[in-house]
Amino acid sequence: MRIMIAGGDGFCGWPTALYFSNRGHEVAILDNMIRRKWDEELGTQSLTPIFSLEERIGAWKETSGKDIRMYVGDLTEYDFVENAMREFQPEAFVHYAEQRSAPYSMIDRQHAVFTQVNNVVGTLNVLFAIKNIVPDCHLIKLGTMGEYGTPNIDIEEGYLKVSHKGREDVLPYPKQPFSFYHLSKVHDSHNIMFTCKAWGIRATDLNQGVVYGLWTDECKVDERLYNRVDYDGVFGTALNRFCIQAAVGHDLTVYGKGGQTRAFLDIRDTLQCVELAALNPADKGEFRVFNQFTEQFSVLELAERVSEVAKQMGMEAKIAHLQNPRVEKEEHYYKAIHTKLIDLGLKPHLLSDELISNMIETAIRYRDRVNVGVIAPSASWR
Ligand code: NAD
Ligand code: USQ
Repeated sequence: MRIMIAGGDGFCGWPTALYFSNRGHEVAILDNMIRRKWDEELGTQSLTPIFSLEERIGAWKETSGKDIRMYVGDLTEYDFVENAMREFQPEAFVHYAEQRSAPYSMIDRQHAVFTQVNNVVGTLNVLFAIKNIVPDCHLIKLGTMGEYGTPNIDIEEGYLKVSHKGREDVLPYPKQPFSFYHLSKVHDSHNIMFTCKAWGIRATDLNQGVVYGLWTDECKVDERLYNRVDYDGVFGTALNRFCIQAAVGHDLTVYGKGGQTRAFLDIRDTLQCVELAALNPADKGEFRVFNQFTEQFSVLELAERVSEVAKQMGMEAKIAHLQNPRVEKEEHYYKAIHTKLIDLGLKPHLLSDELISNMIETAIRYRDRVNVGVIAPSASWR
């Protein structure tokens, strides 16, 4: 299959490109490298050293014998998107290429506007280019579990059966997102759903939970293939941050009470899920929604788990309850349904102490690259 991976220089995108390439698919990466510029803006860098995209692709050719094509440009520039689609003729378009940090979107007005323009305009351009150039191409779009928020009822997969005044309908599940970033994903979902109806686009919206880990089989082969992993207060995410904090002797930064419960998955399962979506495409005109995660945890549970593993490794990792920079419920009901990917064959890698200790070991190896000054949360919701 010809698969174009937008955002293929990023944390999920790079290992996805290698995974598909390794399985014999024809792969192209589209990226504008803006993620690397955000690191400069924030005074941080990936915990692991990462090579330029050209060097990464060259190393992949050297070690696997396989080619990956590269399209360097911005999804918000329509002519670039159309030309890339015309040249590569993708059968599947995996869309990771967005500003994905909730705190970044909450820094100030400029960052909120940038996030929504980047994400919503980029996705609109992808939709128009599919319609105009490759109308049969399957759009596999990374959404987020955070589109749903934390309602006091079970979260269904995209749609909810509603009875109202004696009538029934199946409607999009209500959205109560956590940030301007999460809102951008809701806006994307609406635009995609509309174009499936209006133009017959085939699309799968993968509402992904928080991704942890960093190593995949392909990324380990050579240091030029290493994946990025973030630990700073803006782009770093809960479990990965806690492991890296334990390694550098920083208190584990639980925001508020820590009862915030979220959906999580191992990065190896991100690749599996995207592959399952690609191999089982949506029908023409279908807007399919899958909840992409394997387990749910509260933030405090994860911090306790990391603290315990660190203790077994002879380290002390204290849990600090910081004042919560976000506006969110710290104690709430949370039960999200996630059967559709399992029905397609997903075999989850559940969270293990071994993965946590591997993450801590990786962080110890690259401890010198950690700028402790950027660990504290810096963006406030208020
Ligand atoms: P990332 O920031 O590491 O990678 C995103 C990539 O997209 C970067 O390489 C960046 O340069 C590129 N990009 C951004 N805007 C672009 C544009 N306008 N044109 C071209 N390229 C652009 O992010 P990630 O962690 O790999 O996340 C990938 C996707 O998965 C995002 O859409 C994110 O919302 C979603 N997601 C991520 C997580 C997670 O925990 N990391 C969880 C749920 C959903
Ligand atoms: N949190 C802490 N301490 C920390 C970091 C986070 O307590 O040091 C808490 C947050 O307050 C929040 C929860 O952990 O309640 C998750 O925060 P996060 O930063 O790990 O993840 P989030 O902001 O939700 O965003 C990440 C990705 C985003 C993706 C989302 C999936 O950056 O791209 O969409 O996870 S989900 O959470 O399902 O919406």
